[in-house]
Amino acid sequence: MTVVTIAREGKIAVVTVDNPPVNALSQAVRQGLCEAVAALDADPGVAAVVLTCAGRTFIAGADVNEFGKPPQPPHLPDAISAIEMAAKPWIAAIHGSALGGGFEVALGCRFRLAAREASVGLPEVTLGIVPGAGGTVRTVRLAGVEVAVDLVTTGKPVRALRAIELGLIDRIVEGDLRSGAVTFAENLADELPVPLSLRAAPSMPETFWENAEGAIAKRVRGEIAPLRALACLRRATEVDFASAMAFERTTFLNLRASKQAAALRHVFFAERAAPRPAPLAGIETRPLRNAAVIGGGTMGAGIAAAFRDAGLPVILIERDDAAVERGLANLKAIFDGAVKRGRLTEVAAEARLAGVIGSTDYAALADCDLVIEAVFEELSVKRQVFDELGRVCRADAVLATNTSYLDPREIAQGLPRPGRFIGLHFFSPANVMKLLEIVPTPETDAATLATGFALARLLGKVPVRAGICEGFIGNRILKRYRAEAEALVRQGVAIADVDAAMRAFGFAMGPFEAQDLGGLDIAFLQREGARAAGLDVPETLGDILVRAGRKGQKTGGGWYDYKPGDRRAHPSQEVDQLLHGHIKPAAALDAAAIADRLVSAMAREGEAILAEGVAERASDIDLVEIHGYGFPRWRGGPMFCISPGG
Ligand code: 3H9
Repeated sequence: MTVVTIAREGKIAVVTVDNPPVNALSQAVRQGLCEAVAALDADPGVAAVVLTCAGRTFIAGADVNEFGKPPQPPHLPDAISAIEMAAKPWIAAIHGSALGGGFEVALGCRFRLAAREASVGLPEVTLGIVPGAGGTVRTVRLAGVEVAVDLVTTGKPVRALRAIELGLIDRIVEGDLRSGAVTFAENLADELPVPLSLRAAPSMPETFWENAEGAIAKRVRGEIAPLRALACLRRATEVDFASAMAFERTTFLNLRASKQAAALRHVFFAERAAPRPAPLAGIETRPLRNAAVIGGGTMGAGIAAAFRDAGLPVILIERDDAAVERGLANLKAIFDGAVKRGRLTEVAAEARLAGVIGSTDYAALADCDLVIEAVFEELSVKRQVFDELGRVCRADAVLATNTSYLDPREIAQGLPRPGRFIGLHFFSPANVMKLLEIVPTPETDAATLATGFALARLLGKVPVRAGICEGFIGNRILKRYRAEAEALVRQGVAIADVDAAMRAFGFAMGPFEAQDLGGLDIAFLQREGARAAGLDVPETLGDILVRAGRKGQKTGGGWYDYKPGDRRAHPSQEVDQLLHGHIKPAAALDAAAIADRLVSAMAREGEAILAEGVAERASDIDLVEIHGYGFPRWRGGPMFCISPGG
């Protein structure tokens, strides 16, 4: 198949890249582009060239599949240089996304035109690398240092309208992009913009770079690529074009071979595989036109907000009018928070809230496509809910439980047509956290399971199928992680050392700080429940603290002490006294060894989970940890960490 073709529209040549699915810059595409430059330069009938792409997007970047292998010529910087220095001016016509190498190709063109819905960006740092074909060197020359620093070190793409404001593209083409670009090419002025490689780079004072470095280092917590990207941008302003290109390329090639890049590639492919599991290919899903949530507490309101964010009308059911009011107030607080953080306009927030109907009457659910139960974690309460749902809902409505620990099979007992029942485990705050554990029972039918995955796609979540066991995948590993952290403390390692080690590893918080924030009492009550049911649950150090009234920040202390109104954790003498007798004499362990112990424990639990078939793939476990529990993405997840490449 020819991946780069040339067509003619009078004196304008239209070069089309057609390399599904996303027109990645494989060796064949690079070769095709170089050959097109040569052919069109040699053609006296051609005045200008429009570069366009077939399919859903412009060039979405280098081919990530080639990153594990030695680079093959022609190299992308050379292909782009050929475009930039071509005798005929090239004009990029961007639809979909021009990302990474794709945007770098556009930077080599004299003009960048885009469809209104298009976006452009340099997301390389999200793959643990820096742009490798002039992205840093040309962007500072095109849009200035501040824009370039933001674009390159965050990796976040920007929409066309914003890209114009930032100076990253020249104009938006309304209507048909190809013909609009051809018309633009036909009417080029004699004087063309100077190629970016020939423009001078702006310079910035030392303090700018120092501040930027400080801010980025704080944000990235051990991830290297964003800081290396900043170094490339700085170099781009300090030396000539060719030297800056050489520095960028060396940095790119070094990072490409790094462990962090391998980890981030692993996550990239795991995330893309997750929403569409092969066994569900071709299975028709049930409709998802509206949804209902039973329970307006923190979790229920978060789920309702996630539905509203995806545009679904929502019914929120509570047991009495006061609880309905509280549920709606919880939702309002979520949208108000989004307004405060600048993520939503006031008008949009009002519209989100207006799309929610609060009710105490289950009859309101008669025409719902999907109902999620998010009530108190107690089997009898949940069963009552499903009794009602079984009575009032349409036979083909999907009925889901958001339980974290209960057995979905028991919740579904007695439900008519149990094929439509499924566990959908959201993570708090449910409108923010990306993970969705999808837990079918043996009776869940394929259409319901496929609908669970379709819902995840609609909500922009990362779905992972989990089998039934206590805590499913995520909370089961969390339990093991906490137990191992306590084992270290019993062995004499200071609580604060454990937390500091996990922060140094890349978590936002260590295991004890996180418990103090969330509250120690929830897990305690669960253990007590299990003990009351006759199970042998050994006493944890956390139990000792809760019995002494130390439930976390909300009680002024948990594993640490807290001063009123201050979230900073202070090592606690009271905790030392309470745990005295359970802890061996102080034993220092270095941070790397602590992290290794805890991550290995997580991975061992992951291996058991895989062996039992609770998770289907090791990469699914990594996604659970990254998207539900704050495992640093650039470490690839616990299973990746113990793999030969990790
Ligand atoms: C780079 O460019 C480095 C340069 O600076 C230096 C060079 C020297 N390669 O996401 P989707 C596959 S670094 C290979 O579901 P969407 C993906 O695996 C690169 N394959 O689609 C999936 O395969 P399958 C910088 C890729 O419509 C299929 O395409 N670029 C690549 O939801 C569909 O993907 C990026 O980081 C790739 N680069 O979203 C862009 N990209 O069907 C990454 C995708 O077998 N890509 N695939 O499962 C994206 O952000 C999204 O794919 C995009 C489309 C927004 C383009």
